[in-house]
Amino acid sequence: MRQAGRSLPEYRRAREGTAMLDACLTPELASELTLQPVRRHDVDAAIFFSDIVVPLRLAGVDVDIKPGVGPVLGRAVRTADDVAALPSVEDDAFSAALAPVRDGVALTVAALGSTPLIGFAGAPFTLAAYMVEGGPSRDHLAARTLMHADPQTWQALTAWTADVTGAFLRAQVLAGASAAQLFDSWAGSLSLADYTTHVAPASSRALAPVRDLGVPVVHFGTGTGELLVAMRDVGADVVGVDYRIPLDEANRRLGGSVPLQGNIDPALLAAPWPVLEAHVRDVVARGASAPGHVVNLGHGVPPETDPDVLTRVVRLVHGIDG
Ligand code: 1CP
Repeated sequence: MRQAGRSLPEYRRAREGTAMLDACLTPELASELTLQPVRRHDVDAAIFFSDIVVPLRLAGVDVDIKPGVGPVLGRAVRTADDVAALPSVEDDAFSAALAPVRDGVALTVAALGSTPLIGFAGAPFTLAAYMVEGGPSRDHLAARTLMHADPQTWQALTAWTADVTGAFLRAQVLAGASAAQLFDSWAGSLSLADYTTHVAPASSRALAPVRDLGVPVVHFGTGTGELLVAMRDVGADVVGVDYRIPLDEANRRLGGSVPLQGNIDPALLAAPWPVLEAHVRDVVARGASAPGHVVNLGHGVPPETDPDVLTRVVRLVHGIDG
């Protein structure tokens, strides 16, 4: 899960003096940072060390990741003219710019041996939300205003983010990633009607470039209890669930149609072990009602998490029968 590495002293050492996006675009370093949590915790799969805004930077958008804040744009994208001025991504230049991503994935896959690598990308809505807001926001008001105030501009923007992020995802799978995860982290701020009308078509478009590659697609968002079916229907093979609803309830809402991923509450990583252990056992038991279950956290690892607790959780899950 996002930022697993941040709780590791070896991560902080390796990253020292290197800006986040520079780390993502240095293949040897990105590969090392991907491998660290696998070595430590003996998890069953790795997630590529990168960020959802990496393809925006590679396309030529002025975006940076500010420590302690997240993605920040030099200039918000809000009008039809702003969208029309976005760099073209249909040319070979963008494909060539993805080279550090392909190289980082290839190095990582070679080093991982039989452990699979999950490639990932941000969904068009979550990316567009950062672009319209100019940075992180709680309610994504400006983005949600734009989709109604100027649906054509919104459609053009999310088509652009879909193409950028779809190419990023495809590059990772072609370089050897065994699964593709689409993060629509902030989709939970949308009504089902807005999701279906203004977001789902772009998410399908983002997944089209990996649909012919034969890898499973995981689709995750937070606060998406009302959107699970719609998120499956854009073309997901596995639906990721955050900690807000139990997995047996998510499975009921999905009619038992897809494997689930989730949903240990990150807050409980800091609780006394017996509390955390009971929670993990409950997550695994509820997940057993679904056609398949990928155990992970319901959102990112808090940076102050004790790495030994994560290792212990992995050992506990590996020891549970079934
Ligand atoms: O475990 C890993 O490190 C895997 C690599 C990874 C992934 C999968 C990173 C590294 N980012 C992501 C995805 C990502 N990035 C998402 C989707 C997943 C999720 O919801 O957790 C999102 C929303 C982002 C955007 C982002 N990047 C934020 C959130 C800001 C907000 O709006 O609240 C932040 C803090 C970042 C920076 C970032 N990305 C990754 C790391 C290790 C960091 C921290 C960098 C640092 O502090 O130096």
